Amino acid sequence: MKKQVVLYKKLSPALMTRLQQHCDVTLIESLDADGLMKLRDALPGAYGLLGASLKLDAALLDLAPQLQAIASVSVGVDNYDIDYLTRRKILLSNTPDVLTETTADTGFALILATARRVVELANMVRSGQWHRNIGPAHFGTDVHGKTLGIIGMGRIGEALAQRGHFGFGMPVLYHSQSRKPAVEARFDAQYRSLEALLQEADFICLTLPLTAQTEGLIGAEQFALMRPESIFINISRGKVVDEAALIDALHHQRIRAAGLDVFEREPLNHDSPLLQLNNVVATPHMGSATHETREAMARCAVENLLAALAGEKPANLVNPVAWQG
Ligand code: 8YV
Repeated sequence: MKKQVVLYKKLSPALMTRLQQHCDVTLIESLDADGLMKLRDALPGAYGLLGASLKLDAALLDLAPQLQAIASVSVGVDNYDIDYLTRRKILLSNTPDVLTETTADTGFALILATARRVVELANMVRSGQWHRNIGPAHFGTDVHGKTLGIIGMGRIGEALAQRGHFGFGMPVLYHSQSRKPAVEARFDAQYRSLEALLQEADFICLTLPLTAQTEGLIGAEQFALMRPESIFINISRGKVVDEAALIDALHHQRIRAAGLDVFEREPLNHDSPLLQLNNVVATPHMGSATHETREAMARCAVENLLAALAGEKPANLVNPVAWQG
């Protein structure tokens, strides 16, 4: 008998076929109120879940007594109560490697767009305001040769360092829980305390996961250490930053600008003060959002789920303690 699987993220036809060869699949088309009701109704029969961008807390998963595996189409796992899942021996998998390069590309897109004021100046052209050669009032700031500071040296941080070092001749500073000798050797990267990195770097990039330890890591005290010409980039999670402190720092020009792909609450409200500031480039959590990478992530998630439901160890198991193989 095929096991029941509930999807709350649509798959391509090829991946849907792959999954349906082995499972009975219920697709929740959207995560609006109606979709969430359908999800709740489907949970009692579910052996597997696949999706992303939805907090699956204990209250919801208590409705799924047969659940064996959750395959997240994401590298971040802050939407899951890992202790709860482990206690229930529910295998949680994610999709780490396939999105690394694309997400690092997004990080550099924000570095360049923010430093060179691309969005602001492109909008000026589009709105018919380009009447003469631009002058100092519209100049941006260079990226090449500037100091790149990376907070969180995991796969994405390393890919960002690669781009900065080899692509733009940037000295690389990093802060992480542990020293990374291979990164230091490969990119001539130098370890710094968080405080020292904030004081020294021209570009300060967050590439670390949201955990109980990192939530609110960058607040008023940290923004006060940054230099007025520094640029803040966040491609990790919005809640790593005290957003009110960020707005205050930008508003009082304690930092030059910010490139943000993630926010405390998503989607970002249209009336957010961040959107009133010309020195903010805000993008809609598009870090991994290319056709190629999202298909690769979904493929990875499907294979993780099929492995788990077949009693095999998924390739990208987040909570190996839950594995009873
Ligand atoms: C998207 C991400 O949230 O992978 C993550 O953790 O933040 C992004 O890739 C995810 O891909 C949603 O499908």
